[in-house]
Amino acid sequence: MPPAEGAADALRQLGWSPFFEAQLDAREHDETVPGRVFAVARSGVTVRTAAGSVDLPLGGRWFQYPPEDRPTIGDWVLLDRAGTVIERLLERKSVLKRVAAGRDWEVQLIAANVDTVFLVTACNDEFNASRLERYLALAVDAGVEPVVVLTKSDLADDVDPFVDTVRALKRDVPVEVVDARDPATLEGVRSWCRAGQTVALLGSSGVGKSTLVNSLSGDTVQLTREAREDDAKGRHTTTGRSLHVLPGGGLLVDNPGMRELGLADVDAGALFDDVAALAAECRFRDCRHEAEPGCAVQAAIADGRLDPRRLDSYRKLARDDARQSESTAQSRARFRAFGKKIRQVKKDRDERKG
Ligand SMILES: Nc1nc2c(ncn2[C@@H]2O[C@H](COP(=O)(O)OP(=O)(O)OP(=O)(O)O)[C@@H](O)[C@H]2O)c(=O)[nH]1
Ligand SMILES: [Mg+2]
Ligand SMILES: [Zn+2]
Repeated sequence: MPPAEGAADALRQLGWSPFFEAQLDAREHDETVPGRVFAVARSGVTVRTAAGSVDLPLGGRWFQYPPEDRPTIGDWVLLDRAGTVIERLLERKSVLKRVAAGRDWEVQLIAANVDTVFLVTACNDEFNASRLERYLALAVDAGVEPVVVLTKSDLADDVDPFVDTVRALKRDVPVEVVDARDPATLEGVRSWCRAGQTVALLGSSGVGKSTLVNSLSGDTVQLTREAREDDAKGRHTTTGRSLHVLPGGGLLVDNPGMRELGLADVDAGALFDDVAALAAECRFRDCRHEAEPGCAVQAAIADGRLDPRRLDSYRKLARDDARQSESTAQSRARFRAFGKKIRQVKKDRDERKG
């Protein structure tokens, strides 16, 4: 096999597809090396190319861009011919993100170019319909297919109520019921992990994300919490994001458990189509569905057609959305000011030179 063909094969194994290929111009096609971001550190990234893996620093120019425009795990980048500099970040097929509740609401990227997201939750006290609803919203909004993976089925007397609750949130969502420690229960899960497919695992700490990664890998590639520490609540075993290639093909992004899931720019209507359809019937266009006359949403709650919890969740999403839009505007203003400052510094320097 000519080496070029071998390289193309190796790239496909990493998730390369015509969507990315089509973004290269003739020069880039001849002179650059595509690679996928496998790990992200504070000042650099690990990039996997057809030839192998390299650690590259992220030059200062990347930090002039908003965090959303910097390489994140799963991204495809073009390296110079020598493979030492990142020339360009390719357009993403999809990106999972959230807003992190820090000092201000900053957008945090979870993973890029993901085909499927496993929303991992356990068949025990950890299971929470409202939280799962938010995870579903995150996936739907990113245009990534969600699959709900219910772990710890071995600890539940009856898994049906969990499955039914998931289906009530989103009728057609695939649900896989597993013991994450037991590879024999993972046939269904494996069907989403075919060669070249990228799957991200999301869910609270301790639900078994890393255990799943290990069982699917057939090897201990990730640390998992010791069984006897099972009560050590609030501790995260996985602390960083990482991308893993499975022996049978498929790529998995393991993530640390999330304590809180702030949603970035989510269109609440997409997931809450039941609420949205009712809201369209309200007498007033700006109905807040509180005590307005002719409110179709309150009417549906009153006669039991709508679970009031759905309205609460819908409201919570809409609130996050408003807060997020505000902070995006603030951060744009910040970056504009920064750009202006750079131009001023350059001008001063050029004037001194001239
Ligand atoms: N009985 C049972 N235990 C499980 C199952 N899945 C995971 N566990 C156990 O649950 C504990 C936590 O699993 P981890 O894989 O470390 O959880 P995690 O989701 O990666 O947690 P973080 O990395 O903190 O986000 C470990 O002791 C696992 O052995 C399961 O399906 N059944
Ligand atoms: Mg983990
Ligand atoms: Zn209303």
